[in-house]
Amino acid sequence: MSRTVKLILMGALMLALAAGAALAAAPLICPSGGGLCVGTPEADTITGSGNVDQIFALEGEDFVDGWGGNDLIYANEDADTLRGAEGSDVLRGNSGNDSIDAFSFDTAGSTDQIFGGGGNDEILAEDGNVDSIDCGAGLLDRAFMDPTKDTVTGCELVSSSGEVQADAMKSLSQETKAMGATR
Ligand SMILES: [Ca+2]
Ligand SMILES: [Ca+2]
Ligand SMILES: [Ca+2]
Ligand SMILES: [Ca+2]
Repeated sequence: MSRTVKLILMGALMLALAAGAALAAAPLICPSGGGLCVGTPEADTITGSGNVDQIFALEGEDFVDGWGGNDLIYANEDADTLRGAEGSDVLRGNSGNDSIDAFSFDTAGSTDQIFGGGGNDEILAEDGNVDSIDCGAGLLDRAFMDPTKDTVTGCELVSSSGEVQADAMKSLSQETKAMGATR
């Protein structure tokens, strides 16, 4: 093997290791009693408790599921995937193209507050509950909502079609599966 080829291979290996390190934050399970739960600056998979969690995912492309309780989920920059699930949750995507699911596993009668922040976000909230949706900045935010119940601001594309929502749920579900974080 030539010296040049060896150098190229070594460079490729180092790049692969660096990429692996960026993706390899260990899955984080929040304390069972709820409360403060803080991720890392890398890509995290964070699972909330059945109680009230305050989850700060920090930087990185994070996946967060709040599970039960009225949770606060706060994601920083980068494209995050957030799921409020049971209870009345506050979900903040901040900058980055985020996928925010306030639909799956939601509790009947709960009220979620969703803030997409900067970037082009996809927000799912067509669940028959009264939710507040703020898509924030970005020129191509999409929200799937209940037209007679939800309050919506800053969303360029709004839909309440079950068929369209099914497509969105499928794509989000595939994304979630790809991150190894399905329930
Ligand atoms: Ca993170
Ligand atoms: Ca929780
Ligand atoms: Ca919820
Ligand atoms: Ca965003």
